[in-house]
Amino acid sequence: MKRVFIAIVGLLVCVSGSGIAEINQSRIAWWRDARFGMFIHWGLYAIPAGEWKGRQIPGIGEWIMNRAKIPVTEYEQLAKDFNPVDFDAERWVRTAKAAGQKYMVITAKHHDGFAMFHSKVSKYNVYDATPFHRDPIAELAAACKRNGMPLGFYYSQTQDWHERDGNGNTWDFDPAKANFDKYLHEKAIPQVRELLKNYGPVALIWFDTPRIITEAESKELADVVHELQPNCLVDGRIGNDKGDYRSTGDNEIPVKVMDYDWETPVTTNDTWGFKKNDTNWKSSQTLIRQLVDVASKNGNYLLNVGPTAKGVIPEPAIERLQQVGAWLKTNGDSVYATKPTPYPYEFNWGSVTAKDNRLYLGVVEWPKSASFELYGLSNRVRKASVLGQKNSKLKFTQSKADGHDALRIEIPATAPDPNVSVIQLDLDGTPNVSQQLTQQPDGSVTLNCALGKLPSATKVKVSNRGITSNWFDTSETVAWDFELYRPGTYEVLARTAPQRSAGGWDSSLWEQGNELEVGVGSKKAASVLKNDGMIADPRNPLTPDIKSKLGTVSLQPGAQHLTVTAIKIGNERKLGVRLREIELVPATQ
Ligand code: FHN
Repeated sequence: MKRVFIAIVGLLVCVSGSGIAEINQSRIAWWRDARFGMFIHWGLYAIPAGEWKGRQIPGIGEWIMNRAKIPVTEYEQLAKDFNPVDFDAERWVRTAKAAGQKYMVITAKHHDGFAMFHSKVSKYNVYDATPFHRDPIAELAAACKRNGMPLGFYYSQTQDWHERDGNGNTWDFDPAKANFDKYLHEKAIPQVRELLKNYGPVALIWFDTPRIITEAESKELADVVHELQPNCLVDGRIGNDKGDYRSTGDNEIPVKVMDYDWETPVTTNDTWGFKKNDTNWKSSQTLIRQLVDVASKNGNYLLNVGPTAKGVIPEPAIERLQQVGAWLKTNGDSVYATKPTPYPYEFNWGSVTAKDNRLYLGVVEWPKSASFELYGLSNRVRKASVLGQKNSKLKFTQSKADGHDALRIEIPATAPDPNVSVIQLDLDGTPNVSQQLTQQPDGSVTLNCALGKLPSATKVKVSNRGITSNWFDTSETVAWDFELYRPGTYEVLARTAPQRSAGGWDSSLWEQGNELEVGVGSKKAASVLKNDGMIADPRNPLTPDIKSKLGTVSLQPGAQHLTVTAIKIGNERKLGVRLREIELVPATQ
């Protein structure tokens, strides 16, 4: 029973990002500056590549054993066919280097229990059980050493579908009879010791899906790592707040700056381990925009590749990595060793990073007008330029209208870079920015739930992505204070989140019947939510919302207080209100 409870807590921890052990500043300094790493999911699952006995198995490739409920005795046979003759560690490291990635993390053992290194603890490993008879982890460690590339190991500490005492294989073994302590002490910890003793300096161990692991066990594991290699980092998915940094959910980018060290693992297509039919590759533009956005929120971007059974990183992934690398070559200063945005909110035009006396404006929506405007910066700007363009000097003016700082920069008519154009601002000191939520130069006001105030007794939760959940009561509210500069009539829009289906974010998986009311002072707008169109975030287009028009309000300039309530809550999908943002947009007359 205790293990079941821990499993639920473990899952939540994994999804929302776990807590953190006391931060060891010197251990983590390099990682903070790195911002961008390569994740590699490689194992026996690359052979079936998503297909088992002629059947396409839905879901992520490395989960095929679980999803198709393949018995251990059958899955084991794959080892006999594992012969990745085209594996070239040097080439992988050079690919990562050229992409601008500053560390690599490879699956030393995933949930299928197969060790991709020469383990003395279990014969179920790549050296002893395959015709390949080589140790790819040793070869990769040597190549990383030659190229000055920090290397980390993924190790599935809780799930092990090969072992009756590991967690997760319910089709071969009876979970009630599993002795997790035995598995942990006779396989997981001994193998982690091997990884730390036999492959030189290990940059980090990337544990995953903590599930049933207890606090004492997570601590024991972290202690083993630090005792053998004091400089080795441990990720947050070790469980129970014992990591050196936190991990978000997979492919999840938070809505605001996190005041702790965090990393998001991201797929290049929809799978981690190679799947021959997964061609849903993210564009290099999306990858670049996500990377910049993650850096702007104080995070690291760990981008995955899933090599084939022959040991080759798929070509579409290579192409995208090259394009990200080319962008970073020019714009890397705005990513590496940066501080997060000093602004408390996101901009609909892009993302901001900072370094010393500089601000980098990563513009993804290049203005159609001849100027770019920014509010709330109280430093004197010494110079504005396009990053990477030698001698580029942009003209600008700074003013203080209606008590707020406004910077107007004259810009070229077309975006210097179709992915992200970076405007560099050299300031008279470290960035000093108003923390007030305000109207933006285009007249819009964006109010994300992660920046709103909820009553102290609320049952509503707000996710990292700024989406409400558990909102089933009409007495619940979210409220914001903001500054408005221009009088006028504003259209009130609600952005709510649908659910994800296997094919992506699906507007049919959405709660019908919710009626929201927005009050700004004495002005009100209310409507049953209609689907007025899907709307994507230009920084991260993969998580679109549904936009609903609630009506209009006429407002005068000054301090505003806006409250949103649900007058009626639909019950069709039992989702409650999944609100991300309220937006005010100047109404067109
Ligand atoms: O179950 C794993 C999955 O296979 C993959 O390794 C990802 C990477 O973050 N982690 C787990 C799911 O969150």
